[in-house]
Amino acid sequence: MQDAFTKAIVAADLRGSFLNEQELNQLTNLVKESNKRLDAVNAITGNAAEIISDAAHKLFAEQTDLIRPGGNAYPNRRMAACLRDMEIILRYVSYALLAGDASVLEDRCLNGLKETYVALGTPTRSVARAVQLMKESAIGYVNSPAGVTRGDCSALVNEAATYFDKAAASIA
Ligand code: PEB
Repeated sequence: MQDAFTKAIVAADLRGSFLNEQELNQLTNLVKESNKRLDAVNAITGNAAEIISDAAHKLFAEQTDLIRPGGNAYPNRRMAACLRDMEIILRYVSYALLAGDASVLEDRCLNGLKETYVALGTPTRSVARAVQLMKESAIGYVNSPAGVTRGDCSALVNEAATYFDKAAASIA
């Protein structure tokens, strides 16, 4: 697992050189913008239950077969596993956003996840859709000006979107 700092250090060490100007500028910017990053992580963390239930409602409204007898989210035991999986994925996305690096999400959550779903008979595209729906909901909370200093958070929203997209693409 890496974060934006360790990633830059590992890359510089592989070259046997000091951090270059571009790397230092990127990290300086990361520090300057870190309050925004924490606000964004906080927006996801503090609204995780809403993000999950909002996305789950939409998924099951779109794909009603999932919650009918024979569907992969039926009966309640499977529904609970589904909501738990969504929570796990959202949690790792929030870690990646905090670290400014996707490796924690890739190594500890996505690695082998698609194969797990195939083995379980869980429809992978439906999980990917759930992740996309969580993305939409989470971005709404990150963009919300309530309770935070107003500013341009478009770069962080875009970055958060890449983590959701990575998760969805690796499962689909
Ligand atoms: C991944 N999910 C399930 C299992 C595992 C994971 C390992 C099998 C064991 C169990 O049931 O607990 N675990 C999960 C994860 C990590 C991990 C993400 C990452 C570190 O360790 N069913 C649907 C929806 C979807 C879903 C499309 C969006 O119809 C999920 C939610 N996952 C789902 C379901 C099961 C499951 C298990 C229903 C239970 C499947 C079954 O028992 O038949």
